Amino acid sequence: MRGIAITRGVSSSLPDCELTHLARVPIDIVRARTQHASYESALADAGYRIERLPDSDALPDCVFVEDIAVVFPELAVLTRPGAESRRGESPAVAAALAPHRTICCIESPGTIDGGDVLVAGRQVFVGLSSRTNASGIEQMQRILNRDGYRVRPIDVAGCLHLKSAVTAIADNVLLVNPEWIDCGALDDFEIETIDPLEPHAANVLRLHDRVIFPAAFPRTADKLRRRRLSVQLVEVDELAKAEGAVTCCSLIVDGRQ
Ligand code: CIR
Repeated sequence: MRGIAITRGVSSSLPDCELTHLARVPIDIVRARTQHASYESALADAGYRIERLPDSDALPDCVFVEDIAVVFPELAVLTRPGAESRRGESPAVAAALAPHRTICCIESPGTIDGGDVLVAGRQVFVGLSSRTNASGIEQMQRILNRDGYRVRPIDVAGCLHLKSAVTAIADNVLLVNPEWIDCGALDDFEIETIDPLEPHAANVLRLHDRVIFPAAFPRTADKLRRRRLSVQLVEVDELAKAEGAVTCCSLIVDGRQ
């Protein structure tokens, strides 16, 4: 076993989710749940034990567990999500992480969504977004200082989270939508760009031997294959109507982030 993937079921109230950039459209809950189950199967195929937390009607966005915590080898940071409607998601995630990690908490007035946190070795890029503020980033730096991580704030505009615009596809390579992020801020890394016809394709879930990637973005998938990555496609378009992507539906404990 490579590690544990903490997931959470799709709430029947997902159609009432937070939305920032997309217009609200009907969401088919049965289809969303089927897609979520396939996503979990992809993680199980990659060797992860799935620990699925129960969903709640009172928490429309609870399937997007990534936003609630950031897991490091040394500790876990329990975020304080920027959207107030999402703060009730934290207790169940904290309880699931407690057996595995010491937990440090972001406190008011700080806010962070885990989707804004990109860990690349000892560098931790944190997006300053509509969800993550300067106090949250300062607290993150203080928490991570003793373990030698360098926290680097980075402006996010035009998309929900930092990881909507950039994720890692190798230790030294980032997949980027250059329309949404200033690549100059990523100077230590080689940059691969998404296909311009697929603006939402920069969000890749990188595991030890493969990447999990949305089937909706075949042009960018081809770019990843040309880099000799093993690409496991998943259909997540119903979850994408709630502005979710592939990193946001799990917290990987052990194994690669
Ligand atoms: C939200 O707006 O908070 C949710 N509807 C979507 C969160 C997606 N999270 C992520 O990509 N990390």
